[in-house]
Amino acid sequence: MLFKRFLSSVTRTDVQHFTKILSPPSVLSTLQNAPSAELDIYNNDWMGKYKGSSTTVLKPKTTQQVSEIVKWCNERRIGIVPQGGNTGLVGGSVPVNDEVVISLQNMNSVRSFDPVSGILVADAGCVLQALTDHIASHDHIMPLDLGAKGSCQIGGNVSTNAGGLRLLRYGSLHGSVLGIEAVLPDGTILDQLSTLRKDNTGYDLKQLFIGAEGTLGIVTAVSILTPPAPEASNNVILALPHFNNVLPLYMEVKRQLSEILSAFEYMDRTAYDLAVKHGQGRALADDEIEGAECFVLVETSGGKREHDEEKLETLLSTLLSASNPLITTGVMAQSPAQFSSMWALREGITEAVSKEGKAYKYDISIPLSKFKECVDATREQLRSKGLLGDGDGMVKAVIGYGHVGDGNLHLNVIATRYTQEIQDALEPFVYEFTASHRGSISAEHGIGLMKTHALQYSKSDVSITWMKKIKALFDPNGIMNPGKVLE
Ligand code: FAD
Ligand code: 2HG
Ligand code: ZN
Repeated sequence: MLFKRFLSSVTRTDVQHFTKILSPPSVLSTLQNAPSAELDIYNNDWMGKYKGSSTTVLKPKTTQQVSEIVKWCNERRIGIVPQGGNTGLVGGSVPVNDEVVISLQNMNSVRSFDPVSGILVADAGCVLQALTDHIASHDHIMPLDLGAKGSCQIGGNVSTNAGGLRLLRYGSLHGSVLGIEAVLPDGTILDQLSTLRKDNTGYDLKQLFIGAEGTLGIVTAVSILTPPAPEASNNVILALPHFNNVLPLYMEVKRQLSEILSAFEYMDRTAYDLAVKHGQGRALADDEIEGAECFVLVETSGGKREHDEEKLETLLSTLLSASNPLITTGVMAQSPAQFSSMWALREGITEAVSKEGKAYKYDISIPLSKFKECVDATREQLRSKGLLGDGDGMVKAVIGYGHVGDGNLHLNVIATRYTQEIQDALEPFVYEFTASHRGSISAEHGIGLMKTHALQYSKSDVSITWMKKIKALFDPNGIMNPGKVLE
């Protein structure tokens, strides 16, 4: 890697210095005789696709400690990888070479919660599920939810500008994050931990850190607006005979459910079958899925259970009694357990994919009408190269699912192993398809290491030049998550 030339490796002297800043258990280093296997979880990404060779993992407990470590690394020109829950899907959270890993896992305290405003201030290393549980006792929910909630951290969520399953209702983190505290690449602490809803005092620096993927600094705390928990939530899985029905269905569902609609999630039949095969959530009965080409999960969240249920039931009966029905079946959750289980089916697809094989993940924004065309065209492309079928080094399945309400398709290509041949068949094919529809090559997972070479498909030269200028301004020595986002 190019940046290797100007960055230094961690030495024993550096490790000795780190042990002066942190207590010994918070320094994990092969230079201090830690077995390298102990560093594996920090060096390998969630997909098992990207692997670094860091010798040293640091686990600070305070912002001051982060600042002192970063200052030292900057002076010594040591590359740093900020790491949250390491659930990222673009290779951004693990080292490319031997950068030091700064894990936020020991910075996991809630700093404050105001039940009147719903504003939560938390350390960056708080796990999303732990925050969800914390504010549940105050009848609030986090404005984001994702399948990785048991491991991902709020600092990682903010740094990736994570989308997830609630974006349709509560919008992006660019709206709900009110403030951040971050350590800049020279060790300076930037305190923008505002709890104000309105603050119009010039450039909004925190926005730069939302989605910066650790390239501009380390987020150490987050202030976030959380909504009150809805009084009633329900969901229904709808089976559709054709993909062409998804858009008319979305329009009809929006029209009928209006303010109580909180999610509209799509999965094609192959994605559904895979989730069921790997035991994710509640499978529908055989007669319920007969003839279904794809499925939609609709969630409602509202203020009055009877009112919401009546709306959902009316929706179902009008859909099913239409002369040319858009759906073949609708299965409504009848209990909290069924509600969770229906969500598990959708949320569990990523897990199911990882059980099935090695995934090439594309996470694109394209017009809704192009979702199926994209999956079909990718399948055809692989078929034309002779790569779809049984056998080692072959593609086992191509699936499409995602957040219809956000125009976000997850295209996953699952193979027996990662090969250059498959990679070459997929890229630039998928990116060209995306660009030809004026889409985005990353709707929510970010750029990481995986897509640096493809940034130009979604950003103009002028934009990339200014991104590079911003990076150079914050991080002139290029120590912060080197090789990620920008080449
Ligand atoms: P990591 O993976 O540790 O890091 C991700 C990036 O952020 C890296 O570049 C890292 O350097 C940087 N980073 C982490 N913490 C900090 C910090 N404190 N300061 C500065 N930089 C930092 N993503 C979605 O958007 N929507 C989904 O619905 C979704 N579902 C998922 C489901 C599963 C099962 C899995 C495995 C992943 C899913 N993801 C999803 C991707 C991933 O969970 C998110 O990107 C998540 O926000 C990453 O959080 P993390 O704490 O694991 O960060
Ligand atoms: C989802 O929506 C996540 O389930 C993960 O963003 C998507 O694994 C993926 O490709
Ligand atoms: Zn997603």
